[in-house]
Amino acid sequence: MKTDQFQSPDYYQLDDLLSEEHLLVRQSARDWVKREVTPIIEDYAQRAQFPKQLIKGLADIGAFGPYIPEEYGGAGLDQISYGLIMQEIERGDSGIRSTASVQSSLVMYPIWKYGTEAQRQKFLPKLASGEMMGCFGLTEPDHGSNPGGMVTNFKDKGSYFLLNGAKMWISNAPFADVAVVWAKDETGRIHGLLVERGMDGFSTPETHNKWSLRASATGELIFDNVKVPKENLLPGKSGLGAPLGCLDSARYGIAWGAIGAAMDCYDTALRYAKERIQFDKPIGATQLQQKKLAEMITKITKAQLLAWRLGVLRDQGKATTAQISMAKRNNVNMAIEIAREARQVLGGMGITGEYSIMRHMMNLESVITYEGTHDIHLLITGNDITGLQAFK
Ligand code: TGC
Ligand code: FAD
Repeated sequence: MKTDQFQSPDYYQLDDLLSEEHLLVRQSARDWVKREVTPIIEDYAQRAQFPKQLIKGLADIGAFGPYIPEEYGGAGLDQISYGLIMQEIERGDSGIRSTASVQSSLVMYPIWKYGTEAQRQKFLPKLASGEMMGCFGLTEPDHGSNPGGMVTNFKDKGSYFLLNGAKMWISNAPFADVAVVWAKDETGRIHGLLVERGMDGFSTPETHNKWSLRASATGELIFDNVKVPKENLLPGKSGLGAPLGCLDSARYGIAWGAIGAAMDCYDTALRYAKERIQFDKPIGATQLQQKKLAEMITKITKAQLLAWRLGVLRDQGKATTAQISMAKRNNVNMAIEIAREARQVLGGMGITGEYSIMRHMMNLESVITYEGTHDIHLLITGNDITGLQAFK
């Protein structure tokens, strides 16, 4: 069992920008991660298993629907609080943060925003408490960065919709009770459908052999003539903009989450550099190692400022999709660079499971790919500043 010595860096006194509530929310998530996640996560990652026992704790710290109104079981918090919760969870492990991101922003959010009142009442309180788990099916085997090309489709059969197709790379799929599935109707328009476990023809095989996000369960969603009741269609929004709207919220959470992973790597490397003696002095007393550490804290501080400002803009309803893309892209890239540098500070010890760095580094390879790849987010920024689209 591991002792968690993490000390959170705050080089620019950013805590002064946070309210009492923000600090309390962060402390409760931080304490929970130290108590429940750190001691077990390496073992679960090594065994490639999702620690299901963490679901209740995630619900208790408000990680399932932090900004969903309390009347639906959410925590009713603001966007900065949501970000801080994601930061603390990802400080523990990106895979656990994934579970919370998917549940909150990709399952609860579309039900809250696009669902009927009956759908909200049926699903949201149970998703908030963790009694029910969800997943989000957008990506397909042949349509990843280009989800608009999806082929999963449904036909109106009078009293139900008949759903066919397949999704892949779906976080939480192997154990989800409900899947928010994006599929085309007979006219080619995209809609969201709530597909529930147990529906005939619906299966969720697990994806194995991942070197990344090993403590997160990933799977496929297969629809073989699934009869979906008509009341399971999300009526509030259709078109590609509907799933992309959910991604805005999840990508924002990732921009904060990545800071948590980076902080953990930096903090570990800093402590190690002060303690590890080579050539009769701490390696932290050498210019080369100080350069690495100084650059890490500079990058973390810039990422914190970006995330905080984006949170303020989101709370004011002013954040744009392109601003969110910039923060997701910058902060995940920052975290992966820091993980790689931090691992080097630890020398050979850096490759072992005694320290969290290599696990973070491998996890971040997924984080830099999902919710829009590093390249796609650059193209979103390019499109925004030039007005010229370079995807197609
Ligand atoms: P494009 O023509 O740009 O847009 C299509 C329609 O959507 C509208 N729109 C948005 N609406 C709301 N919110 C947004 N953020 C929106 N962005 C675009 C847009 O106005 C348009 O509307 P309309 O009415 O004109 O039709 O679409 P495109 O086909 O050119 O694609 C653009 C592109 C490439 C940026 C987009 O498709 C994209 O973001 N691709 C990346 C795919 C992606 O991020 N997939 C994520 C899958 S989910 C996942 O990875 C979960 S991981 C979970 C975890 O474990 O944490
Ligand atoms: P591709 O789209 O095939 O891209 C391959 C490469 O080509 C990338 O480098 C990309 O940047 C580049 N590329 C693509 N198009 C262009 C272009 N126009 N110009 C320049 N370069 C381009 N999806 C879900 O729906 N739900 C989930 O819960 C989910 N969870 C995931 C969990 C994990 C662990 C992983 C790895 C993925 C998950 N995804 C999920 C899927 C994820 O969103 C996709 O992997 C991602 O969007 C990229 O799609 P792709 O893998 O098909 O890569």
